[in-house]
Amino acid sequence: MKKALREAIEKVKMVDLVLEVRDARLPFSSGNRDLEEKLGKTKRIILLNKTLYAEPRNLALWEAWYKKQGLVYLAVDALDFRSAKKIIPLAQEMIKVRDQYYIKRGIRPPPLRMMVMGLPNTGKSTLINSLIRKKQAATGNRPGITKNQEWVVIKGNLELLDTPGIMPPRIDSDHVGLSLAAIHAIKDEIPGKQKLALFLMERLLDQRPKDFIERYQITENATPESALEALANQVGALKKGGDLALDKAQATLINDYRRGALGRLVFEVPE
Ligand SMILES: Nc1nc2c(ncn2[C@@H]2O[C@H](COP(=O)(O)OP(=O)(O)OP(=O)(O)O)[C@@H](O)[C@H]2O)c(=O)[nH]1
Ligand SMILES: [Mg+2]
Repeated sequence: MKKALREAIEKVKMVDLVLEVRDARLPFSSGNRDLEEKLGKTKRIILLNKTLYAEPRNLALWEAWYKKQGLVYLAVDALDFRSAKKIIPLAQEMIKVRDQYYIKRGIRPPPLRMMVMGLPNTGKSTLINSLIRKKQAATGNRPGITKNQEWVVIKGNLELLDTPGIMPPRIDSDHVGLSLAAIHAIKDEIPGKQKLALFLMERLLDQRPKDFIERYQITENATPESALEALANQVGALKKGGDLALDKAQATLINDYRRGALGRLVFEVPE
């Protein structure tokens, strides 16, 4: 991952603009503070991706926060090419000065070159595929799919560089680590499935999204532990001797959340 960051930084000067893909559920913690410094003068658009999974009121608070910070951002859904369509005009507007430099000298401006960067599994390759309307870049529902940088050229006037996911340089707290695992930017094994399942269950019990309540049989005063036991019972997860197989319940919960079956959760709110 250090290599991924180093190689990405080497390319920053070669591009007009960086598209930094974040997860709309973790608009701050899925960013990379080290990256910010390293971009220097290279322009950046922050893409808050997977808006489908984000809680809309919380996302609106974050959008206001981004505006206040003077950051250029777009809330997008990389699977939807209409999102991709919003990105190009904004990028072109941001490099207008560069284009004018060439036009004044009677030279056709070079292609718009953009590099897509961000944490693992945030949707970088999916976004590239939406931009080129082809399934060219490999994608997958776990961190670490893209292994090498890859240039994609579109119609000669747009060049995109896909890059492998870059891990956060440090994880500030247990809460951030577990949230990163919940969105699958880091592997389950890092916090461990048990801790991750309890973390998710705690949030679900606290925020009670409708899909979660309808899907799982949750009692009024359930605790994360008791709710996981109830889930093990509900899905018939039993070991040979008849004891509850809590590991199966944990896996069910994590998978259900990640495929969107339990509704939208808030993991962080702006200051
Ligand atoms: N629902 C939804 N799923 C998305 C979106 N963007 C990406 N995904 C899914 O998220 C998973 C990861 O997408 P990738 O494009 O492989 O992510 P990446 O950032 O390139 O990941 P690495 O190459 O591992 O760093 C895939 O299963 C995608 O289908 C989105 O906007 N909405
Ligand atoms: Mg990728």
